[in-house]
Amino acid sequence: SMEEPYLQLIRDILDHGHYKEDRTGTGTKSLFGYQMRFDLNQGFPLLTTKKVPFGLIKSELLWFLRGDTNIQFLLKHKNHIWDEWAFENWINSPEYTGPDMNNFGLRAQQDAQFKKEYQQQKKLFCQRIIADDSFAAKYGDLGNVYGAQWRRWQTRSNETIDQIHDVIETIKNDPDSRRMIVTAWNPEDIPSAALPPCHTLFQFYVVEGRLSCQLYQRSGDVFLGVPFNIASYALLTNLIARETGLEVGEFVHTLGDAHIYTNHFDQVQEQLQRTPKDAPQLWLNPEKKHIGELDLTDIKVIGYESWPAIKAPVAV
Ligand code: DHF
Ligand code: TMP
Repeated sequence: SMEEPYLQLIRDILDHGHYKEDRTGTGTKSLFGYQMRFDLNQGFPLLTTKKVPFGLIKSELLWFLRGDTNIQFLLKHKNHIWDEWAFENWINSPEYTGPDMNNFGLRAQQDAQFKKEYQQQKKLFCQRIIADDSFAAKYGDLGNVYGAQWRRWQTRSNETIDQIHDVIETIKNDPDSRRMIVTAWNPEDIPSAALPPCHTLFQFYVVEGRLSCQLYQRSGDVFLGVPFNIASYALLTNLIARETGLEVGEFVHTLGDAHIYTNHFDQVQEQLQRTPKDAPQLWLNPEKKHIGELDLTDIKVIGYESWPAIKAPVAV
């Protein structure tokens, strides 16, 4: 099946991974250096062994492509996958006067009473981000994350570089180029980013009229983040292929530290018991050829049948 490389990654980490402490205090089992390949002509690589919310993947990718770094756009589309990292800025600011939210990620996993309080505070925060633009400008911004680096990389001479525009032009005009790279990793900005980019750098490759993409992901949360990352880059490759008049080739996913958090072990065991179903197909509105015109309703997966979702806590 199309997701076999992903299921094999889980098995390889469980069988050969090393126990390793990590920044979040959760603990992981991890492997270093791993590669998966997905032939995008075989279908769209949205996992079927658990339900993956494609709507959230779409709105996150459109958010990156807008050059947006403020979670207000995501919240307006009911996408909460980046809440924790903006909330962290808010609770550490002098303006925040609510209950102590220090180390909320770990505490919410260990203390049910605190978890309720935290969820209440985060809800208030999200409501305020949506309703109050000046509050959002101050506390909804994640810093120079993906959108900023992709669309308006800041140069020493105070100009900006639109890496997405440039790479599209190169694919069109010089498809044999070996320099078709977009990087989100900007060393100068790492200290001020809410989370240094996990999907760090990607490269395009054209042969026989087909566009392939390889991602280097420095750190992969194999149960929660990686299924999103696979679908997101598969979608991006399809969008750029259409924009440049090419067919799609492969998505090659290279991981640095590929890890399963210790509190996701039961979930991955459950997932491995399930037999994959046929991969869905991607549908893009044929009337809109340009990435900038695309709306959430112009992108769909067709024939997506999956096993039920599997809940898991996210390490903050
Ligand atoms: N931190 C960690 N530790 N792991 C991540 O995967 C991660 N991903 C980030 C930011 N920080 C991270 C951005 N992407 C979820 C998926 C992707 C994502 C963040 C969160 C997530 O929680 N997915 C749930 C469903 C969420 C929902 O339905 O709202 C899932 O079950 O896939
Ligand atoms: P780190 O910065 O200490 O590596 O922590 C980031 C965590 O988030 C790590 O578990 C990887 C995970 N992650 C993904 O897997 N995919 C993503 O797209 C993002 C943003 C994070």
